[in-house]
Amino acid sequence: MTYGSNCYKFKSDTRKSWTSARHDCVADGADLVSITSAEENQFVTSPTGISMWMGGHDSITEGGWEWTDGSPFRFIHWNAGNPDDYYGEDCLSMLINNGYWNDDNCGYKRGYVCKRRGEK
Ligand SMILES: [Ca+2]
Ligand SMILES: [Ca+2]
Repeated sequence: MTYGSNCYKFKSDTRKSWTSARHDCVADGADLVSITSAEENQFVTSPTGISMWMGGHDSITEGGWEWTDGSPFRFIHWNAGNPDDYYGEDCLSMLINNGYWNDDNCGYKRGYVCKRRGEK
């Protein structure tokens, strides 16, 4: 699916840990999805119906969230009470249905969204 100048792949049939999800995206010439606007967040929310991994993480510096693809971590859409670093949660997932974000346990196996940036 394309949105703007980027190409998105929704992997809702496979379940992977955050790290192997990222490997899979990178092997495909992409990266885990980064979200930089409310519109893009809405686009990524709609078709999935399950919690999906995205490219955000704070595994380098606790509380220092960044996107794996290097996009500025400016737009945020945290669910109420998050990020809470519950038992050391460092990876970003999008919650079922409402599209809000949760810092999540990187080892959980979830579906995920890859994003390949279009040529500008
Ligand atoms: Ca954390
Ligand atoms: Ca959390």
